[in-house]
Amino acid sequence: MTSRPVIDDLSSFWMPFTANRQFKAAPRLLESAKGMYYRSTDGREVLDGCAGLWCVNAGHGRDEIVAAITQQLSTLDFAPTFQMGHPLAFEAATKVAELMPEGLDRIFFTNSGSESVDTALKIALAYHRSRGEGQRTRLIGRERGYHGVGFGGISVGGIAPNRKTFSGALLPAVDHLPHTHNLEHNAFSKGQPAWGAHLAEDLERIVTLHDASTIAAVIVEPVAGSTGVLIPPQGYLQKLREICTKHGILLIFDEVITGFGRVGKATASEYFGVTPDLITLAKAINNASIPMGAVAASRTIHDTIVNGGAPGAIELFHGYTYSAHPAAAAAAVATLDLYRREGLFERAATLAPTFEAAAHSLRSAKHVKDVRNLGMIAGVELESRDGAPGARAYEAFVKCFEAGVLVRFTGDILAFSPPLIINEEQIAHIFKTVGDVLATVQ
Ligand code: PXG
Ligand code: PLP
Repeated sequence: MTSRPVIDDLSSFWMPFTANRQFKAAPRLLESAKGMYYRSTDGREVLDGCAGLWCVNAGHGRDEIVAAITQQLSTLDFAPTFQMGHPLAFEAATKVAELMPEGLDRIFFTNSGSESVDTALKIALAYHRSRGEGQRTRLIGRERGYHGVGFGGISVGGIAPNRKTFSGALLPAVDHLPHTHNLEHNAFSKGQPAWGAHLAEDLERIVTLHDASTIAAVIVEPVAGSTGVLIPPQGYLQKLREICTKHGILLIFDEVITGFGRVGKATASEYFGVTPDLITLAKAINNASIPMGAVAASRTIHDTIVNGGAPGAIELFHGYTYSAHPAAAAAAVATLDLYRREGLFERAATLAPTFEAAAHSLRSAKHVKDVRNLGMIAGVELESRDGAPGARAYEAFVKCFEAGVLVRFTGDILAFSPPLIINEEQIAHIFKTVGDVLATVQ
């Protein structure tokens, strides 16, 4: 296939989370997308094994969403939501609320997962302050947690490279629970691993150390995605919920990846039957068509803050210029309607066993030391090359792309999270390609 130059200067765009020099020396550029496929600028069809970045749950270029955005932009391009409003903001909030667990039906809009995390942490502090417990300011995250890149998110997050450069400027009162990843006990688990629920009890140790009266909230991803697909052990999330409730600590589930069907239900909270106090959302909220995120807050939290303010006073000093941007809101309404009409969350649940079997077919592939999965998420962990962690997965990623399959990698873990419109042949094709590629990887 002949590649044609499409752009000759790649120098100005400082790329996010990218090895810029390496990429610009051998760029991979996408030009268009439809359904399950990207097309690259050199004319390659690439099957999307990760829904962009875990976000295009309804597949690419969906006409209904495109039409809603186009129509909205020509009708009302922008409207403030500070002391003003527009109807679609309220409609979008209602539709998001309908998908949340019972009682979490107050929706604050942001523009990304990172902003959702910072918003949720601030709401947690505001809630305690409104209740007269303003001394509850300590936040608890988890090792290997990813909560975006704001200062709040990297403070509660548990990924060393994301923290070390900024380590002198992180939030002051943060502790971390241990992560739950343990291949000695849990390698090749299908769904939730049996071992590890007791790790939630570490929260009691932190409570003993600081006293519950100083702790505002615990934030975890119910299924950790970007840190390499870490599935919660059976009973772990339930235990966290119990301990938080016992001590009056808010529980925040970061569902930026798990929200909107990824695990076969609207939320992972619903899937696991554990209801947090706050849920952070983004990505698939509008099929990633326009930047948008949200925080779903319990009515108790919302009412405590909102009814606690003096009449006529702004209750929460927080918000973004683009909170509930008309185009993003229109896209959310169209997307959530589409998910329902096509039964995509149910489709994910139905496909999950096929996806699980296909992922675990890599068990004996070269370099593979673990396969794990839940819903439409799978992780394949590779033995690291001596002295070069991440190099093997990077090589696999590049070769998969060249073979027409887009996967994600983090460290030496390959992650899979395709659009929920994927079919069984495409699932088989992804894992067959990965197996073939691994056989050729050094
Ligand atoms: N929380 C969670 C749980 C996330 O997964 C964020 C917050 C931040 O969202 P924004 O919209 O600010 O990026 C995320 C984002 C990957 C990958 O391939 C994952 C994310 C972003 C980019 C790449 O693992 N997750
Ligand atoms: N910086 C400046 C100078 C601003 O005026 C604003 C918003 O008015 C912001 C940052 C925040 O921007 P956003 O509301 O898009 O988060």
